Amino acid sequence: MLEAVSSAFDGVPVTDMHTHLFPPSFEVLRCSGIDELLTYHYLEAEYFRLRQWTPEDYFALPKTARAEAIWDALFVRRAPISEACRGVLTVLTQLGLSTEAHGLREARDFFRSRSPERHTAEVFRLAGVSQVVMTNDPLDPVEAAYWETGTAVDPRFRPALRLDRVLSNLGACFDSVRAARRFLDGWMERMSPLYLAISLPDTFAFPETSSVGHGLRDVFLPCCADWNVPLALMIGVKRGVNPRIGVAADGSGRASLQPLIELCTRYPDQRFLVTLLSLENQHELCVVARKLPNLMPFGCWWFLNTSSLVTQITRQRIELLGATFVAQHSDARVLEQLIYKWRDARRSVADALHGAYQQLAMEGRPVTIEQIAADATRLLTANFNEFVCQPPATGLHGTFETTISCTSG
Ligand code: FIX
Ligand code: ZN
Repeated sequence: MLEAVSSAFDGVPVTDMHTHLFPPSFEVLRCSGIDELLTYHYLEAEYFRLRQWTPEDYFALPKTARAEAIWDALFVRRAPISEACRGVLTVLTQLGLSTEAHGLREARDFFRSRSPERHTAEVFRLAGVSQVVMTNDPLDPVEAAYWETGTAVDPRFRPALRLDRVLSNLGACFDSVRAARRFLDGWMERMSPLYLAISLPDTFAFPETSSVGHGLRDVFLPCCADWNVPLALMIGVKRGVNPRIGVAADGSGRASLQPLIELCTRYPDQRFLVTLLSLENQHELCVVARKLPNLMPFGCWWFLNTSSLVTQITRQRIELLGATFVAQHSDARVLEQLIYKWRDARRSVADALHGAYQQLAMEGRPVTIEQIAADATRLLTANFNEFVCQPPATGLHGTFETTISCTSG
C-alpha cells in the first residue's frame, strides 16, 4: 500500500504556500545555482560549527569562495549527512550533475548555461510544484521598485504581503492608523496577495498594549477583513540569537497558544494560517485547531523541516485533525531547493498517512485509491487553496475576487 500512497503523492501538483522565491523577472532577487545552494544559511550554520573561519572572515570572502569553503568542509572532508547537505546532493542528482567530491566547475557551467525561464519550468516540473507563494516585503526598496514599475509577475509565483518590517516600523513610518491603512490598501491593490503574513517571537501576546498589539488590532486585522484575506501568523522565532552569523542567526522558542485562542475567538470571521517553530508547541497546536475552525495549521517550519520530524508531526496531526491541515511548505530561498524539499516532504507525509491507512485496514476498512488521492491533494494543495479562496466578499472595497482558482479538495 505504501507504493499506492507514494504514487498518489507524486501525482499531486503542489501549491507551495510559503517560500522566499522570486520569478525570473525580479532578476536581482532571484536565487539559483550551486553557489546559492551551498551558501544557504542552513549550511552556513553547520559550517560555522567547524570553527574554520570566524564569521567575519567568512563573510568577507566572495560568494564563490564561501561556497567552495562549505563544499570542501561539509561535502569533501566529511560525509554530507545533514538534511541540508543531503538536499544539495538530491538537487545535483535530479539535474543530472555529478555529486562526486571534485570541484564545482561542472555545476557552475551547467547553471550558467540555463535560461532562467526554461530552468524555472524544469525545476517546477522536477519538484512537482504548480505554484509557489512568495514573501513580499513592501518596505524592501529593491523589491518595491519591481512592483512599482509594473514588472510582470509570473502566474506561478503568487504574492503574500509580509508585514514584519511594517509592524516593527509602524510608529516610525506612519503618523496615523489611517496612513498605515492607506499604505497597505495601496499594496493590496497593486499586489493582490493571497494572505498577509507576520512572523512573531515566542513571547508574542495578544491582546497587548504594544505596537504589535495595536498594529494587529487597528491595522492588519481590519485590512484582512476588508480585503477578505487570511492572516498568516508564524510564531516562535527568536530573531538574532547570534547576529555574527547573519541570516543563520535566528533561533526558536516555545510560545503560548493563548494569543491564538484570543485572536480566533475575538475575530471568528477572520481566517488564520498558523505555524509554530517550536517542536514542543506542535501537540498544543493540534488541540487548539480542534477548537478553532478558523485556524489552519500549516507546515513543519524551518528547524522542524527534517524527514523524521515531518513524519512525526504529520502523524500527530492526522490522528487529531484528519486531513484538515496544510502538510508542508518548503521555505525555499534558492529555486532548486524545491526539488529536494518537496521530494522529502512527499516521502515523509506519505509515510505518516500510510501509517493511518494501515490502522484503517486492520479495522476491515481498507482505503480506496480515490480516497488516497483525495487526502494527498487536500494535504499538499487543496486545503490551502480552499482556505485562501473564499466566495467573493463584499467588503469595504466592494466585491474582491480571490486570485487563486479553487481546486476541489
Ligand atoms: O520568517 C521566515 O519566513 C523564516 O522562514 C525565515 O526567516 C528563515 O530564515 C527561513 O528561511 C527558514 O527556513
Ligand atoms: Zn520563511
